[in-house]
This record gives sequence, structure tokens and C-alpha cells, in this order.
Amino acid sequence: MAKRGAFIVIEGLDRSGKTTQTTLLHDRLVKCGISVNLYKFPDRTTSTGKMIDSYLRSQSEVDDRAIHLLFSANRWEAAENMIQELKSGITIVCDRYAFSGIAFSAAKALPPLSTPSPGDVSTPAETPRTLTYEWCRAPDTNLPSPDLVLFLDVSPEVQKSRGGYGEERYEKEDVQRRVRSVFRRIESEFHQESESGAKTLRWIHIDAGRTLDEVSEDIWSGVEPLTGGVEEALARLWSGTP
Ligand code: Z5A
Ligand code: MG
Repeated sequence: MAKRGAFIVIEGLDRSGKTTQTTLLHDRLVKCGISVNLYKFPDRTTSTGKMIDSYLRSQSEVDDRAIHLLFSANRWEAAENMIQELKSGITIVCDRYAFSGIAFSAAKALPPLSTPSPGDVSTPAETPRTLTYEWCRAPDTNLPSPDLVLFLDVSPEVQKSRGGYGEERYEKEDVQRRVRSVFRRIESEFHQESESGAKTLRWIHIDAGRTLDEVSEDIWSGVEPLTGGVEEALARLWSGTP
């Protein structure tokens, strides 16, 4: 039977180099003669994406639950195309996915890890308790599951030193620390599942505070085994999760 394309997601903290590395990876795969398409979430070009873009630039206010569902809808509207491409043998490299969705929304309901700075819009006092981890995960259940997640980790100091940081809504140190703690939970749950023998996606944690080339090489070590395609059927996210 013909193999399907691999589904590879690059996730991570803000300014960790996701967009830079997805582009470098895409170009490297093309050079190897692999048929590959690039996706990025949020896709700000669609009608849901335009609402998300306006919210992220603080040009509009949207209820925390409604914006969470819009981010998820932005993925669902691309899902069928992604599935068809993967089945036809095209590899997909994706810049952020459902894990960012959970991390940024569930972080809003966590207590601040430091004294909130003036203008911090997402302190729990203003945030509905309904934004639990489980609630945030639910709308993305059954989306196509990546085969591999490459998680780029950077310290708050490195984030601040990188271009353009601080322009959008969530780019504040306390928000980023809470986001990091939710990402840790997601990562540890996938590790626990794979240790218990469950078939799950592979999650690789990468120190993205190093040079572009060092990070690219770590990414390539994870991706290279998938360049020949994937035999297993495409799995769905959290479909077996209680
Ligand atoms: N969000 C959400 O709430 N819910 C969801 O479901 C999803 C997203 C999918 C916008 O995302 C926001 O949406 C984001 C999460 C939330 N919130 N925040 N904050 P976005 O993906 O559109 O965000 P972005 O504008 O692309 O920024 P980014 O992703 O944070 O940046 P990045 O892609 O990780 O980094 P980069 O653009 O590749 O690099 C940043 C700079 O660092 C640039 O000048 C590079 O040249 C430099 N760079 C990169 N790597 C290196 C190394 N290794 N060394 C030195 N310099 C480097
Ligand atoms: Mg980016």
C-alpha cells in the first residue's frame, strides 16, 4: 500500500523561531525532492482568521470562550484539505496547531505567577473559570493528529531579545510563563501515554535558545525518519482521551 505523507508540527513559545524553522524545514524537504505543503495557524487570511487577527492586535474584544472556539474553527476549516493532502502522499509542515490553542486559553484561568503588570488582560479575576484544560482541549478532539511535534523552548530573556516581541495581546512575561506551564502539562501527558505503551504522537523538546543551525539540525534529526512517508493510518487528536 502507498504510504501517506507525514504530518509535522512545530510548536513552541513566542519568538522561539517557529516561523523561521518551519520555512527552513519546508525548503530542506523540497530540496530532498519531497512533496510538502506549509500550514500556519492561526491562518489570518480566512474570515475566522480575520476576526482572530483583529483580536490579537487588540483592535477588537471577544469573549475568552468565543475566541478559543474561533481558533479551533480556524483549524477545522483546513482539516479536510490537510487529510486529503496527507492521504495523497504530501507531507505537511505546520506552524502552531491545537497545542497553542489549549496553552494560550487554559493559561488565562491559571493564577498569575508574578504580580500582574498594568494592562495584563488575562488575570483570573477577569476570566471565566470555565476555561479549564479539559474544556479548552475539547473542540480540537478528532482533528488530524500530527505524527511528530517539535516543541521549541526559549527562556523569557531570549524571547524579549528577539525581534517584534511585545506588539500583540499575549506577548507579556506573565502570560508567557503561564502558557509555558500548560505546554509542559500537554507534553508530560503525551510522554506518560507513550510510556504506558499507548500509540501516540512523538513530542520532541528542543532548546531553541541556540543558533538557527543548531536548532535546525535537531529538527532535522526528528524529521528525517519520516521523509519516506508513513505507513500507519492518520490518527485523531485525543480521540481515546476520557
Ligand atoms: N494562538 C492562540 O491563542 N490560540 C491558537 O489556537 C493559536 C495561536 C494557533 C499569534 O500566533 C498568537 O496566537 C500567539 C498564540 C496565539 N500569541 N502570542 N503571543 P502567531 O503564530 O501568528 O505569532 P507570530 O507573530 O508568528 O510570532 P511567534 O510565533 O511568537 O514567533 P516565532 O514564529 O516563534 O518566531 P520567528 O518569527 O521565527 O522569529 C522571531 C525573531 O527571532 C525573528 O527576528 C527571527 O529572525 C529571530 N530568531 C529566530 N530563531 C532565532 C535563533 N535561533 N537565534 C536568534 N534569532 C532567532
Ligand atoms: Mg511565528
